[in-house]
Amino acid sequence: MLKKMIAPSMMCADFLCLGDDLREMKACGIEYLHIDIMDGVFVPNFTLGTDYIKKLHRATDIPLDIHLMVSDVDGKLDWFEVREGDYISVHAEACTHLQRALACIRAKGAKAMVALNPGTSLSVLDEILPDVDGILVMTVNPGFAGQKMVPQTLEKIARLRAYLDANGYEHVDIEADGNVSFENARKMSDAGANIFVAGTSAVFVPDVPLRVGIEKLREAVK
Ligand code: S6P
Ligand code: MG
Repeated sequence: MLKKMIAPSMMCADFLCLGDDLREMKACGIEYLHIDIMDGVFVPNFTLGTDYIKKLHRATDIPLDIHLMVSDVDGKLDWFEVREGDYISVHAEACTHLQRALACIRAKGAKAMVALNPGTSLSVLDEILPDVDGILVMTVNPGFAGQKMVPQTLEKIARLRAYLDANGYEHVDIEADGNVSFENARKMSDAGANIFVAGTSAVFVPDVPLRVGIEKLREAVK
């Protein structure tokens, strides 16, 4: 069984406490930092950018999980600094040349992930499974933190896990992103997800120490 991993969503972090939070996440054994990059075109919002990634690379050795919600992403991959062990995900809906984008990510030394919106069929994966290390299943429509899970995405995760396992891709990670509350995380984990994006639903909660949320989330998905 794949290791269960937690990826705190850095767009939900309090930037004024970033240094302390990074040290706490390292002490808690956090596996990835989830970095949402939004371009105001593919999704109706702006968030983090290329310089933030550079700064995080210098501030911590926790691998980054860079989620590009960016249109026409194929020609923009070189804008992003990557370190070996980082994940980069591109949306199938935003790539004209999906296979080439995934190969390009691997050629840069990162791990390649495809992200799928709730309304996108798993069938878009049929031709690119040899090119991916992970699949990011959006459990909300991308663009904002603090939304409610789209319920049918749970069954989608289960169908994806079964499909990967039946076709020799047992090693491919499934990441769940959106409204990963403790309750939803348990269901996502039972369905077969093994990377959990932790935002306002679990670990970035006012007046609750980060460590408390992380430990509770680990318990929920184990
Ligand atoms: C949403 C983005 C996500 C959010 C995360 C927030 O477009 O891709 O990574 O940061 O979903 O978590 P929560 O718990 O507020 O839904
Ligand atoms: Mg995300």
